[in-house]
Amino acid sequence: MKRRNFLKNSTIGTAAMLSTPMLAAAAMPEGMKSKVPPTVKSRRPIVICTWDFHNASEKAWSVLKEGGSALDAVEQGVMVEESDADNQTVGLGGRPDRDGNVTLDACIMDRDGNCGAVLCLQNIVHPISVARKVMEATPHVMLAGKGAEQFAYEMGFKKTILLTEKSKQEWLEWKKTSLYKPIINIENHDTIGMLAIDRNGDIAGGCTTSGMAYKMAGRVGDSPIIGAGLFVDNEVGGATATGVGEEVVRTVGSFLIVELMRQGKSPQEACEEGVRRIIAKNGDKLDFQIGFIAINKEGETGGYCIQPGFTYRTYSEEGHVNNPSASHLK
Ligand code: SD4
Repeated sequence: MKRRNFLKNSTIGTAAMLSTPMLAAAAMPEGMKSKVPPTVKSRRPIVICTWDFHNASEKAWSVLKEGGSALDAVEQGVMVEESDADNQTVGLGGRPDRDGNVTLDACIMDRDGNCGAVLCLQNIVHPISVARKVMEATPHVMLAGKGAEQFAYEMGFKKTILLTEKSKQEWLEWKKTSLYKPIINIENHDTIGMLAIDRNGDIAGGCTTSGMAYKMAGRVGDSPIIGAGLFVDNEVGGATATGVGEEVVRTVGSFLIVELMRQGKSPQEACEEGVRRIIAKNGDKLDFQIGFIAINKEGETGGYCIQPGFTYRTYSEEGHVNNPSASHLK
């Protein structure tokens, strides 16, 4: 661990010294800064997350309201879903891969562009917290599989069997035909991506999932991939995704959306363009769901998806709202 800390400190030391928001903003060339008009009424603190996760967004909001950081808010918010055994697409109770193993993916990103991720992690209820440890206690960004699990135990996380009786019985039923057929808005419907802005105006994001049900062993989607399932730039905003991860990875969706906001698009326009890029690569074959949500520095939000049925939650001083997302197909 000593070596890890040394590596971490020595590699990011100079960057960290330059990474306070003011210094970073001053160092940033004009063309890289957000072009959000200063007239937009600021709506922060605020939290936004995929789907109707009212308990998770409520938890994140309580952290923000007490003056907590956006990073703590997103971690503690998504943890609510990770430990909910009834949510079969995140953490404990997640649907397994086709061999019956529950494998989890998660990533987290802070206001300074630091990030951490775990891929294909087994036996740990809170992959988001392991991802945060990867970010804060190692010189790395991603840890996968057995290495990630070993690291989690070293960090004090405890081993937990994640396959619940309900998910096990469904998997055994699936095995009778072994047909891999994701069902739009049902099978894939619970990955949580969350973005928050705290009282200081700083942005952070987190994303956590058990991935596609009955996936091939070792399959990893977009959710733990920085730039695909999640991206945050404290100068501009953040974006996160849900749905068929392969399609999001192919267009580096979340990074694209943040860059579009940097160029002046609203979060809504940027999400729509993100979805259009995916559509352009797929022609008429749109038998899958993708939903993007985004937030800009002022707390403006947006969401867009391919199929009807996607919603996202926002929680700010204006209230706690489940927003139906506009969709490409009607
Ligand atoms: C994945 N994007 O592993 C995830 C699945 C998902 O809601 O979002 N489900 O591809």
